[in-house]
Amino acid sequence: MSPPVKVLGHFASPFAHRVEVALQLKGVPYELIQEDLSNKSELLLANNPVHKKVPVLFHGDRAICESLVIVEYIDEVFDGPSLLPSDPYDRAIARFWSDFVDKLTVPFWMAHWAEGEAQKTLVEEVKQKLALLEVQLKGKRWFGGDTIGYVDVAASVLGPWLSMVEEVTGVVVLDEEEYPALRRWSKEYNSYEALKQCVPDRGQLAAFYTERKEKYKMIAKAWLKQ
Ligand SMILES: N[C@@H](CCC(=O)N[C@@H](CS)C(=O)NCC(=O)O)C(=O)O
Repeated sequence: MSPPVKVLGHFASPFAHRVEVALQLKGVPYELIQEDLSNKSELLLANNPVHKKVPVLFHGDRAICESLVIVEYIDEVFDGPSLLPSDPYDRAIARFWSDFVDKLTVPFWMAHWAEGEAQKTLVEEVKQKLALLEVQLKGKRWFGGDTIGYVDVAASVLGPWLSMVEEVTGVVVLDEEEYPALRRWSKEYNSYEALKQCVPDRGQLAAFYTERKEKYKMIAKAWLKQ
């Protein structure tokens, strides 16, 4: 029998969500522990001393950090449908696009919270990258074809977080006309039966970010200065 699986996460984190999605798709039972990111627990600090971020996966007494590393671990260790393709070339391509979408996640998110001229430049940069992602998805249901897989899991921020952040900030980066495939993907992801248990409640997400609107604008400002 497999040791117990626990996820240290946060309901508003698209990175922690990736881990839950992987576990749900594999059919692995797990316990979700909600971290208080404004007052980090000993459990988080002791098990992710390098980044001090969620998610952390516990498999028995072993801890693993970094969402995409965790997703690959889950894919290798547990039975159930494979998230990464079996062919080495296809696997390399899936890793390439997962890395691409992972590196786009924070700029995409910040593009909604940034303001002024800096925002315009950031939106343009992000849009060019989204256009490359749109081409990847065109004509396919999921990034890997007919079955949901690794790149879809990596693209979590374009799922439940997309229309929510648009509503809260009033900014639309990924508009329907320019990116119809990505918009369609987002809707399908949000209503996908197999993910029902872990897709966060939209109202709760919106309330969380609305309450912290000014904080996220400040975070975006600081991030742009880096
Ligand atoms: N690259 C990390 C990113 C994780 C991350 O940024 N987590 C955020 C929540 S969305 C966090 O824990 N932030 C706490 C902090 O920055 O202090 C991953 O993929 O796991």
